[in-house]
Amino acid sequence: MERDYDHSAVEQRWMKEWIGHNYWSAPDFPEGEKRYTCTMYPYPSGDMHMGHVEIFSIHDAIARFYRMRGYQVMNPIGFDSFGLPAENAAIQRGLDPKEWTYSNIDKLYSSAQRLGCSFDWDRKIASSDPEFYKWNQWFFLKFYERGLAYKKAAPANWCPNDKTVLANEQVVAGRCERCGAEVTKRYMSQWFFKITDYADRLLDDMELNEGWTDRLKNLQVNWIGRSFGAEVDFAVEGGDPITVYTTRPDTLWGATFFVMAPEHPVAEELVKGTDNEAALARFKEEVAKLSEIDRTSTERAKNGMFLGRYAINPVNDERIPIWVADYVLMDYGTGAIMAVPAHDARDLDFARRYDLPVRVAIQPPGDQLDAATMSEAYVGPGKMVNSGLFDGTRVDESVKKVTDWLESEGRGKHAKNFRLRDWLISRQRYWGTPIPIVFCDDCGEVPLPLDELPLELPESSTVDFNSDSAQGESPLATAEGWVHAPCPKCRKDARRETDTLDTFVDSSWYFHRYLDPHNDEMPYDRARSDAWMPIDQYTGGIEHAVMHLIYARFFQKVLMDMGMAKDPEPFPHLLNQGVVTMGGKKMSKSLGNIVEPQEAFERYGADSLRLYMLFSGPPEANFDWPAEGVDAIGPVAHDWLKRVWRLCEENRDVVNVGELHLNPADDALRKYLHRTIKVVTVDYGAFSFNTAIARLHELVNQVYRYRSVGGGNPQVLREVITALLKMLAPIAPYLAEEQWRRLGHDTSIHFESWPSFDPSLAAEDEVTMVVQVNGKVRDTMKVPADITEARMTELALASRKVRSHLNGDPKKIIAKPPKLISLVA
Ligand code: ANZ
Ligand code: ZN
Repeated sequence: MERDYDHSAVEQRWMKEWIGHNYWSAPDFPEGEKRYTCTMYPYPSGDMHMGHVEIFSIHDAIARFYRMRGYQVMNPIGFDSFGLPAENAAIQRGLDPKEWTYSNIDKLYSSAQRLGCSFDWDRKIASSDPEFYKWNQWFFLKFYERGLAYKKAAPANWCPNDKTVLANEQVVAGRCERCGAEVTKRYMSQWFFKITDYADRLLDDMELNEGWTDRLKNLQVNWIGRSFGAEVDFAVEGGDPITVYTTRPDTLWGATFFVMAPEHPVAEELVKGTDNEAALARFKEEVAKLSEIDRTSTERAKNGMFLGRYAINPVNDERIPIWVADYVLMDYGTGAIMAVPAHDARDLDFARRYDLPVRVAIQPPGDQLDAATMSEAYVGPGKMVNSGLFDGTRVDESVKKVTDWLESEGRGKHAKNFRLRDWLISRQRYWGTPIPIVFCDDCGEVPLPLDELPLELPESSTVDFNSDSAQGESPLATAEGWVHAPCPKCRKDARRETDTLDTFVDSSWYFHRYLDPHNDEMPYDRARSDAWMPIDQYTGGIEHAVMHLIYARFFQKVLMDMGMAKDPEPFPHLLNQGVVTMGGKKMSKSLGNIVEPQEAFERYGADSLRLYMLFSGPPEANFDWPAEGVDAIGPVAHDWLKRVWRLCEENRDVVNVGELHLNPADDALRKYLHRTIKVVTVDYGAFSFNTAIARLHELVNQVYRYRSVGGGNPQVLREVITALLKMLAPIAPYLAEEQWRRLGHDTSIHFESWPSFDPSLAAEDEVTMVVQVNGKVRDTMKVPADITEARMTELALASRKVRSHLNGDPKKIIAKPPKLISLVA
């Protein structure tokens, strides 16, 4: 046995053993308490990068910790392997998307194994396998049956470079988030999933997600964007009435003009045959260039056009001019608004720009508003004014009162609205799941029968990736032999749908498939899914806070309605890891600021890399990798592991047969050990690995100190080393395994139970520390009475509760040991 720490030999040995003997395979039905740990399955864009290393290190430490805590752990992995980069490789370099994808998958699997991830390798899935996407098609057809999948013509964001439609969230400042090309609007026939039918449930069930940060919850809540208000009918001079949606019907008396979305069909009617007809058409073209985000931005100057027509305010019969403006959207509410500049910021901007009248309808307590000079819309409390019989009504009851009255008068009604739109699932791409629909001249849109699934993609050699897709068709349309298909109803020649499914469909249910990955009769067996679901700990990037999480939550609810799932929420606990950067920028080949995991494996080993990552800060924090690159791992992580290694080597062979006589130094070290176990266990439970590692550093120092002053009780040393290795096992699994076996064990440390502490030894004088953020108490915790300022800060910043109230690092920290620490955000 080598006495020196040869990380390569150690890691190769255990990697082979773990994989060869299926160490991490989980049963279909857990015995005892379970933990389903799942990490958002990655996209195979190449070999492993530091982003993967970070999330895998965090995730794997969690899974291993749970295993040692006695849970049965399900820890699967797979690949989100459909998507754009594979297709771009085909377009730009003539590669076969399938080959490109699967060779990346192979590389990533072997790197994940090299990193020591404890995944159940028998449950591997890839969404581009026909065995997987068959079930996407199956779900599509089931959704179609339930009226949840439909095709409609709608203006779509079109990226002329990627030649596909983009979701609104993929358009940033009018440009494609991926390639930067200017996005245009295009009227196209597209498939949608009717997620809006589930909007209320998506919102109301948010409270079940107890393990989500407030920040994340808010992102979802705002995205769903439920508001309550009223629909009010406005008569139009010489035309039919138009309905508006407003959240503030109590400000009706302050409405001084009327605005429609330029695309509103009535706008065209209103100007037909007048001088404004051509001007409206031009204006519409201008507005079409803007994204929805630009249009609703509060910063941008708003543009509009008077239509030369008038509406009648139903509460006071006043004649108000009808405008169209870019800030009013066609697909929100009714596409028309009453403008109340005194109380709505966007309306006020617009009124000042076009010199339209302003009238106050709510007066605040104290200083009175002056319509002529006010520069900010007033949205606070107050009483209704200029409002006839409602004058004096307080704002906290005015909305309800006015709406009830409108309803009784037959001029309006209570209404609610969502910002959430139906999910656009069509993509004009080859490398995705074909949508199982055929268009027949006689029978129209015909779904494929279930027994014809999977409808496989044609070989990429039969597809022309560089054909001119100006008509917005998928490259699949060029696969002549594939496109023609007999109509399932009448058998006449018909054409297949050539759009493929958004890959967010795949990621909406893959976590069920893990639980029954080889099923070829159903997407998965309900009993197997029920046995492990919900996911007890989900990990992944905050960039998925909106789309993936909402879509998967929606899917889960449909699965429930289909009798295929029991839990309303699929992942009630979610951890979002930070981002790894270098020089403040995202690591990328083109910037030359990358650290290659392979190089780290070779020079320092997987354990050092994992340790380095986890020590870099709390899991949720961003980490800027230092300029020295891979060398940074040496002093911070590798040297310390060598120190641990040496400690084990030097103290293992001391054998003691006699009784346990403890001198004061032995007692002190044991006390230190038990305290460490206590604290480290709490840290692990909170995924605060960096603080746990710091504690382990201290413990190792204590042992060396003990030895240097003559301490050497073999039983004490063995107790310390045993516990140290166990506490290190989730972070540096290879070294822990090797040294564990060298202690003489013939089974793995990774199935040992977590060390327990003796409360009487671990007892410390404790006090309650209070953590304030901006003067408000956000967390309390038990801490040793002799705690240092540094440790207080560390603990405060490691608290999830505290962090959810901080935006990044605090501006100021005032620690008053041991009882109070206060942070300024
Ligand atoms: C009059 C009013 C007065 C409004 C006031 C607000 C404050 P949320 O909460 O987001 O649902 N609105 C309605 N439809 C719109 C559309 N298609 N495009 C742009 N804006 C639209 O906001 C609802 C409010 O947004 C509505 O209430 C309407 O302005 C505007 F003191 O009506 B309000
Ligand atoms: Zn037919």
